[in-house]
Amino acid sequence: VGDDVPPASLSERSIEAVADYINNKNVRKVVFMVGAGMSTASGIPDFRSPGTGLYHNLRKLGLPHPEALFELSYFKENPQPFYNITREIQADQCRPTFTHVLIAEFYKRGMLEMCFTQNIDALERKAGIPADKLVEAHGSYATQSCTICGASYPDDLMAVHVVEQRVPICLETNCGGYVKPDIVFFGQSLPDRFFNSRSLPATADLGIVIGSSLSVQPFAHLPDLISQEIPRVLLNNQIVGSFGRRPDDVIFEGTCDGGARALAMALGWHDDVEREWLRL
Ligand code: CNA
Repeated sequence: VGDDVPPASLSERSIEAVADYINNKNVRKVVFMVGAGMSTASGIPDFRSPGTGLYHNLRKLGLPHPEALFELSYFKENPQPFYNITREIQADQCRPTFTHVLIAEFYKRGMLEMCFTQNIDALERKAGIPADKLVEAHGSYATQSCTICGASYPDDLMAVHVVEQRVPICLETNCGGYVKPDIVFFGQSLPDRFFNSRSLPATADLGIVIGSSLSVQPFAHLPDLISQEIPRVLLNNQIVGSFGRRPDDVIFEGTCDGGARALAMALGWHDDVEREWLRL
């Protein structure tokens, strides 16, 4: 939209106007839709950032194409490349970012309707967002199972295999299937919880997208389900999806933490979030 089309619900298209809207319009149902860009400041590479993203650094693995690393059919034939890199994206030692803690602050203030995440690093939980306010749309590393019989596999054995970059094999008699963390690969369906929660964006009073290229469906469609007159905010270092096409879209083009700090500052919450973040 051109600047001549005025916003319907905001006084202007700015982070400060979003903060005014939150503080003055009794906002209670904020829906977050987040991705790997939110966790790069924690030291976990995303997929698509040029130079630092995982896809850029996969040439050494000899894959037919980068996405093969997360394709179920490829994994069943050749799981070793996945185990060569899985140590890097597992986040046991990583701390949540300021941005994660800002989302938790919305929860504490009774304003968080749902946080939809594509991330598999579980940093949202570490930041204090409770499970009932989270949709981990692509699963997590918390559990693992056999790709043939579905049997679960012990956590301690899994941890050893990940560190040693070895492929864990199913322990059931006569199975021999490869074991995979219960993250959603291309070719697998998303958890029921994603589909059961998909009506929430349509009734949200604010939608905030953070750190995603919005290129993986069906997740990428969620921001378009926010009602037309409801403000949508994007905190990302590039413009993605349909952002910019609605009069109430507000885009912060920069780092996720930079955007989150600007929003926290405008809301008057910055010091509370900073204190909590440093405490974690
Ligand atoms: P993506 O496609 O890699 O996109 C990331 C987006 O964030 C891009 O637009 C980047 O430009 C942007 N970005 C990166 N760093 C920053 C930053 N510091 N500040 C602002 N913007 C930044 O990742 P998506 O999440 O969109 O893609 C979906 C995949 C990635 C999901 O299936 C995830 O499971 C998967 N993934 C998750 C993790 C994790 O859990 N941390 C890590 C790597 C990949």
